[in-house]
Amino acid sequence: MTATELIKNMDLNPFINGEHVSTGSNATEPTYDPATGKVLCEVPVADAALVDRAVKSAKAALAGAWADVTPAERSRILFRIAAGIRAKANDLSIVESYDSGKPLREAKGDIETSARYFEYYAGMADKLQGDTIPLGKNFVSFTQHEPIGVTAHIIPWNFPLVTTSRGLAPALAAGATAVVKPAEQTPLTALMLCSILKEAGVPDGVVNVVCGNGVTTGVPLVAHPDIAHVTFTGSVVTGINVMRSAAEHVASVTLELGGKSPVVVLNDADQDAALEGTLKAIFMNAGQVCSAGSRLVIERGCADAFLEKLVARVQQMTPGRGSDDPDIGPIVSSQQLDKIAKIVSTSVEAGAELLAGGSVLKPEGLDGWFYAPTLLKANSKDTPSVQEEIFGPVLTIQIADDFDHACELAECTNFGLVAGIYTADFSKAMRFSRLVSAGQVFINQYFAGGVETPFGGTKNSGFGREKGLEALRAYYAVKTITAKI
Ligand code: TXE
Repeated sequence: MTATELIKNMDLNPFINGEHVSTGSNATEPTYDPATGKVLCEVPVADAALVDRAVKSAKAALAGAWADVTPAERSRILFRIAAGIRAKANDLSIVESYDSGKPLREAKGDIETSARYFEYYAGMADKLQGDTIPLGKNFVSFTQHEPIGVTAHIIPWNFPLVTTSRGLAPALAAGATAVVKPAEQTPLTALMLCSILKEAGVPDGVVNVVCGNGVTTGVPLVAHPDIAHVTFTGSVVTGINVMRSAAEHVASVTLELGGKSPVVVLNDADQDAALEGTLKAIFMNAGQVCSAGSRLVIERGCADAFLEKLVARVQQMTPGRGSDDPDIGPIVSSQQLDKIAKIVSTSVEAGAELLAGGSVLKPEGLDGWFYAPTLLKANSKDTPSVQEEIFGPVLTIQIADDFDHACELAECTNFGLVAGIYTADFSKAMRFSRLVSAGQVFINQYFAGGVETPFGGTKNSGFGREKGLEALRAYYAVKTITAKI
């Protein structure tokens, strides 16, 4: 089926207590095809009353149907969700590519990663066990892991199903229940997931999906007093608001807030591997990636030869519609396109040198939101493109005099999500890893790791960890039970 046929056959209403329910109003939010700028469909908006219904259904399921499912059966359900996602991988990939604009090969990778999250955490559902604590012969003391409660998942638009699965899978493994609010720009695959969950045997009310923008739907969800934990991925400004609102009712939060991650290339590095890594780090999903390597910090001795090759490769990249698998797809929205163009122009005004790109594009036959792959050479740490997250296909280049200077430049922003380094010198790689403020360090490969490797930030990139066993901690509470005998 084509994307249009698939979307026509979807129920776009909120998914509450195991079924799609009418919103009872005409309020809708359009979702666009970013390649053409045309509306794909109108999605009914869930208001505060519907959000309340969704949270109440998740709360009832927490103590009811979900609590009745043994951990071993939870595990089997999660495995079935993974299988269900794989069975619908083609449909999900096509819709993800149309809704977000990302190249089809990347959308296919996203869908497989989504299945992997459920598979990975399925194996943990029956292994969340506590400890016994020695207090002497007159006491018995032990801990047990209890589901944290109803969890809210606020999803961004850059990895719609991946981010949904990244939070949902550990939450369900831990026995928590969930209300998911997809990004208004890309709600479709989360809605497609609902029937997969149902077919896999997830009891009604365990997962609810409410669509709408931050104000209509996100605000009442985060503020709801029955929400015990909020998993948020998005901008720093919204993350702060989410944390403030969650604090009002003492809910915990995981904040994944993006970055300005450096890719350091030293003179002794395998230059070909570093070039491929640098290109992938910034141009995957047109740079709309929280962990994008958006700054190249390159040692002076190898800079000229490296930049010559980099410019040549970037100039060869062709933009196009995601479903045609181009080198680079469109930007998700006109607002995001404007943001990219603005930061590039203010950076050039501030003295940055444009080595490639730097303009809005209109590929033949496509009226959507495209930005040229762009290389900016910055001479000052204060250049806007050095400090601000652009979230687009723009790589800012900083030249380092030597290794120590490279470390200093890598550290020059308020973000701390990822740092990459290419070097043949293991000691330098280790020194860099210890020095740099980052939740993860990639050595000689960018985006190294998978669903198994903990992921999160320091500084303005947020806190808490997604992925890996670490992510589970957000979704259970430790209860200590002690008896005098
Ligand atoms: O983010 P928002 P936007 C960065 C990136 C991008 C910028 C703005 O730099 O250019 O953020 O993007 C929901 N209460 N990232 O405006 O506002 C919103 O509906 C509750 C980095 O899209 O943070 C959406 O579902 N929810 C990033 C989600 O929050 C609220 C991924 C993200 O929206 C809300 C995306 C509120 N008050 C953007 N306001 C990453 N870390 O990967 C909005 N939302």
